[in-house]
Amino acid sequence: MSAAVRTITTTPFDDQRVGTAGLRKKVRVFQQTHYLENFVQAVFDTHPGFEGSTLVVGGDGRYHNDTAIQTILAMAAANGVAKIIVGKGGILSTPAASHLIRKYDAHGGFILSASHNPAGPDGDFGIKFSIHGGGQASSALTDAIYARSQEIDRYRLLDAAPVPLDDVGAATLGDMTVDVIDSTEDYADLMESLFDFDAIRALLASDFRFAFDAMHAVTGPYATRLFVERLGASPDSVRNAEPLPDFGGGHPDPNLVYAADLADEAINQQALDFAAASDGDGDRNMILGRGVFVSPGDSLAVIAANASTIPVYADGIPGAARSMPTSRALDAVAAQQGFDAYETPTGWKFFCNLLDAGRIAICGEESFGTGSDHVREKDGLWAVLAWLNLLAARRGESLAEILLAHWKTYGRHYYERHDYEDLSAEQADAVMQSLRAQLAELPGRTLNDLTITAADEFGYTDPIDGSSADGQGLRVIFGDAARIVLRKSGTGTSGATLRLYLEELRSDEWELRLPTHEVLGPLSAVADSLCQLREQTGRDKPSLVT
Ligand code: G16
Repeated sequence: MSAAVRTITTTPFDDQRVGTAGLRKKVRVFQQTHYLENFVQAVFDTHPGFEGSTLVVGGDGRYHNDTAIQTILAMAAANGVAKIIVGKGGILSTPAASHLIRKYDAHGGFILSASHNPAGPDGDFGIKFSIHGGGQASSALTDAIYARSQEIDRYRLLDAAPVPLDDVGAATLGDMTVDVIDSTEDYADLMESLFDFDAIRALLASDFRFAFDAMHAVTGPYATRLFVERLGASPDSVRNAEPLPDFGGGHPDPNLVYAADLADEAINQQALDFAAASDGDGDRNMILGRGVFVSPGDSLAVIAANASTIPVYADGIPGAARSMPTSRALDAVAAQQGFDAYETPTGWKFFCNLLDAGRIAICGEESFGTGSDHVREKDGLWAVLAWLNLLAARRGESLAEILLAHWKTYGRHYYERHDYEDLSAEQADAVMQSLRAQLAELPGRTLNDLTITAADEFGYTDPIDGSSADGQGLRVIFGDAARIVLRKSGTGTSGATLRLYLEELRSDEWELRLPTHEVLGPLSAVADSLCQLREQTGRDKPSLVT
């Protein structure tokens, strides 16, 4: 009996404009009748080419993942999609989904995730649409999807039973084929094609103490496949490996605050030579060595500086990119090594044209994201393997020694991000406005012995397609010496979050191993008074420092 396509009448929701990385809301918002359906139909109505196409669908396994996937399957079948590739159990990490879109030449994909945000009935949920090539939809496309969502009056759905997703195999839904696959194999094959697995295997077989924390999120099965099955690490080196719908009640944000136990073991107890963690959907990473934390900006710079140790970049890289708030450690490497460096707005999608055009091979962000041209998303496990590859190539040197050698060559960009969470939109705007209003008169002023050389609101023109993005954050630049950046987060699900980014370069050898907060304390005071943070927010300190 063939299933019937139903056309359901609906009315618009006014909050379906996507943020930095897809539409992120509380689970309960997504559970409203028609909410997810409206957004998905708006995508089908806006982006051409779904008829007869192949799509990839999966998510980070968080609460509501399975329900949302069944909705998308039924809608895809009703909208003429020919085939959907779904991760077993509905699970796909964000980078693995990007890889599948590329490998199977899919028209695009839906990735269900709210990244590192907590999950569960009171937690967060999200959806992002990726295009052919595996990158997130451009701002022009998401603007068009939003416009469509504001006039939507119906969506199409196939009336059919849920498709079983727990086992690998093929099923049909109306005229559509549903291929349930184990994406850990595809992903591990890709990683094996990029890195020197023999050298990493030898490193892990030595007395090298290694741990990876999957934080009960999506990377557990991928990490087990890679580190244990392909690289011979002991099974207990992959921790919290089982993806859970509530992430075990944790906050799968790999940083010193939310992965504090791992950090304590590596940094304070010095009980691990190398440790790493990844986030809810597997695109973020945190890197630790014995006694040291590698800041995301440094991680990007060190990987780029040593790119030729990665077999696929043995002949060097054409260029690398960072998002504007990310530390300028990368720029120092590019200047010395002679490759091109690009500065883009926050959001991985801004790297994609540069990657597609072959202008850059490596890119990264301060928000614990690093990646390369192998996919069009950041990739937590790629970054871990890049570091293992480097440690294997420079066997005998500890991670701390590699970092110190890097700082001696390029200087050290001390870096901190101060988040002010759950502000009202008015408070956040008032802080932005008070700094914005001073920008024109700041150049030339000397504060705390540092002279401001430029102050502006960052805007970007894409060098490949000429598209532009304005209002991407406020910058106060003290030459190469220091920088203060202020912007509003585009990923929150309640209230407004302000991010204050502080960076200061130190190059003398005695200054390379100071506590970060000690170096940045004076700059932090300058930033607080410039932005009038206390006055405008009533807060005397940030909610989170990373
Ligand atoms: C997303 C984006 C990143 C961005 C980060 C933080 O990451 O993909 O490009 O740096 O959000 O954005 P914001 O500062 O606007 O909150 P993820 O890992 O959350 O998908």
